[in-house]
Amino acid sequence: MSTPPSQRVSIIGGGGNVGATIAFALLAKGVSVEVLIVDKADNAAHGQAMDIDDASFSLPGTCRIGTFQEAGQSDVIIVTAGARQKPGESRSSLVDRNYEIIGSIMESMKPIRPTARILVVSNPVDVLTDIAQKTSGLPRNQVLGSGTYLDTGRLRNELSVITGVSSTSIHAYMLGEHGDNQFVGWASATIGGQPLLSHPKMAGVDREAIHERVRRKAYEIIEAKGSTYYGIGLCAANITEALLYNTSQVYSVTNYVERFGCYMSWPAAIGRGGVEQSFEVRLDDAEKKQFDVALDAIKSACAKF
Ligand code: 6V0
Repeated sequence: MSTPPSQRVSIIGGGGNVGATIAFALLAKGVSVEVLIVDKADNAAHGQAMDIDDASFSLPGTCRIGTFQEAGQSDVIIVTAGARQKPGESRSSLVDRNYEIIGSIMESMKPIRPTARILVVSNPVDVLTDIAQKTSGLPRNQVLGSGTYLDTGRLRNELSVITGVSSTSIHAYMLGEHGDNQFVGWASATIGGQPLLSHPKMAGVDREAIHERVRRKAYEIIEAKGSTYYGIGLCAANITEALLYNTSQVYSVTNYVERFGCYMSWPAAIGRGGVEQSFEVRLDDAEKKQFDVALDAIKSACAKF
């Protein structure tokens, strides 16, 4: 048996689809990490851990079942526990069911290692990240959520098809809320240093239709197969990699933005300490209005708890 890697990532809710996919993605990416699957459903957690560890024979990572106490002492704690959307249901409607789960998970893990970083994936992610920070007691920069990173990937894929440029070379973000109030940062978007909107292939493009397709994509997947997990699995694994390897990658994650006075899905650089820098994004007048709607929605949801 090989020695477990020195860095540990625990996935609370890892017995479910999203948590298990994140675990698999982390290992498949070749991250040298010990992944612990923690879930209130012991049998599911046990099965997922064994199945994922089967994939580790040719990889540097390992996977096993873990406890809440072990999770609290991990380097990175990922939270995917909780109810998921039913077909047609919005993410924000999950808040009443999921906020108590987040609070009880934080209590079960205490004492939480002071240097741990918590990555919230459960929905509605922007509000639950705020709750996780308050109930964990960790500093704000160490508690973040997956935010609109996945929506940003969906947007870049759409733009890649239109412009013929790789999605990794398109700097455009979905902003605000990982929910119905997300909006496209068109005014700040660039390709190769050129404003995206001045790209010849963007002329005459129905931008509202792109926005709507991105916003509706999760609903479409849930309608067709019940839940979404591959896209978010890789997104969360990428964020975790940035936290473990101190890569300072910029992703649109849920982070506490001082000047907004709340958590929001906004571009930030992610490194070992958690959120290391949050950026100013230039918005046009229409985007400023969409921003205000998203900010209001998150602030009023957070104020209820
Ligand atoms: P799932 O497959 O039902 O898994 C949820 C898991 O949570 C189950 O194994 C439960 O046993 C476990 N669980 C519930 N309560 C607790 C608890 N108190 N302690 C420990 N474990 C618990 O759901 P799925 O994995 O599909 O979704 C999980 C969450 O991720 C939901 O809230 C989704 O809405 C959310 N998603 C977030 C996305 C994002 O982009 N941020 C994307 C997809 C799903």
